[in-house]
Amino acid sequence: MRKLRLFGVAIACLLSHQQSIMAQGSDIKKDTIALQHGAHRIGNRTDADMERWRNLRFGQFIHWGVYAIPGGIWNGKVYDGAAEWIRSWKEMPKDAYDNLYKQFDPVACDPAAWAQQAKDMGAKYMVITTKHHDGFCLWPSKFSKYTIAATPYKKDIIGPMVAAYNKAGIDAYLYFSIIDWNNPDWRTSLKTAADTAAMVRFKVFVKNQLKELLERYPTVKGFWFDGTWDDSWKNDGAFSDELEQYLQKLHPGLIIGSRLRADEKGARHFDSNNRLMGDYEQGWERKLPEKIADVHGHDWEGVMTVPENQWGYHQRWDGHIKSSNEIIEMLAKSVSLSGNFVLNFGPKPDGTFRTEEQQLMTNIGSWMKVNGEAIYGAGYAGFEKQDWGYFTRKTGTDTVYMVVCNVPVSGKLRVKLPAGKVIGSAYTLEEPGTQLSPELIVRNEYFIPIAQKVYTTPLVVVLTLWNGAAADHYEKAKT
Ligand code: FHN
Repeated sequence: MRKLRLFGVAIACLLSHQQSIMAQGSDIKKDTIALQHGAHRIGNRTDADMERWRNLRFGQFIHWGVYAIPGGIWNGKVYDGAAEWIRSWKEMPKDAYDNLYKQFDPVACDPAAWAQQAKDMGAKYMVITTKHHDGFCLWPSKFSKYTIAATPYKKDIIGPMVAAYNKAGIDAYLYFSIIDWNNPDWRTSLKTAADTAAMVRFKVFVKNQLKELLERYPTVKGFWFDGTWDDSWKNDGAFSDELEQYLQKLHPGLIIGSRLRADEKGARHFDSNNRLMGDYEQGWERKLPEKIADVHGHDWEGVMTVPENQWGYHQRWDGHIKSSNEIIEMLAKSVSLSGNFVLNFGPKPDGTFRTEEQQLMTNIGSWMKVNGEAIYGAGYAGFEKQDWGYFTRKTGTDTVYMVVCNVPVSGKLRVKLPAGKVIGSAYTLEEPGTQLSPELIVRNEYFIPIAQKVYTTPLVVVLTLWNGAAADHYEKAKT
């Protein structure tokens, strides 16, 4: 009998493990195909470096380069695309753009000030463009002439930035564009033998620059790859796979998102068996998942612009400009779905930030100072989503946060607890000394009354859950 019971427990464990793997990539194709360059791991990384990334939750993206000089306007005409893409605009003479570096002299650039304002905003990591699609390098690369060293400014930007942000307690990640319009060997597709030979040279160049960046800036925690959608790259899954492994050998623990690789069939982000490649899903750009099922148990990161689609500095911010409350809600939504959220800034050519961006950082920072504990080291709470906002849970604890973005007319927040849990205490982060009085409605459902006042920023209620069963006064309806 005992053996039978043990066998039953073993089967149950096996099944639950299988389910957890399935949950990780719940829509893995049933008829999986043999891949040499697909995902090499099922499930999230569990090492300390990845756990650190997971707990940081809130990052600052910096898009900065010579594209800040025109700032989206050339010869009086406004480019309505993303400012960092202005070189591709038919109104922008390529030669004129390619000589802008001779004017790049950000004398007001103060890495310590940049880092301090990011710290004050509550960012715990930063992603900075080392080189965008135009190929201009913000570090004095030995492998290119088109670098900061050739500008009037001359000095390395990346090194002082990484050092200043690290000193402020902020981790640094390096954005690196594979697309490089300045490199004559770059190809979007390979049509001839000459194209293939050029791409071979280009891949050596890429590997050299990435090794150079890791050697020059050894405290960086990862690469944020971009510009990997062209055929020349996505049809060479073997190389991107080998490159990822090469970089991780050079810098153990390095974090690289899903945007770098393709498998041997050209599938990107997810391989042809729908398994995530890279360490986190890196496709959430200017959009966020709606529900936990959308992230399939993967680590993921959302990156967001303040205007709809401007990463580099644009003199004219047209269209909808996100408010600090909108950004805070996006941050809370991301964390409620166990994701990271990275907000983009595009500094001006002189190295300062536009007023709207400075104000945004100040407003977000004021909120994070009071409510950051609902964000850092938090994730999906496992509760049913309610209309008033987002639940987050301090990872591994029974401390649940309610980030209230829509105050109900009733002044009462509805909470439905998992079976076996009751509310031990409830208070707000803005008035932690004042206990709230949850009212049990039925079974394990509560109303939590909040102060009837005008809320100008999201309110955070902290719930401490205890084990126990709420008194169940009511018969279930007989229907
Ligand atoms: O083309 C780039 C764009 O300029 C910007 O860098 C964004 C940031 O995620 N990535 C690409 C567009 O998806």
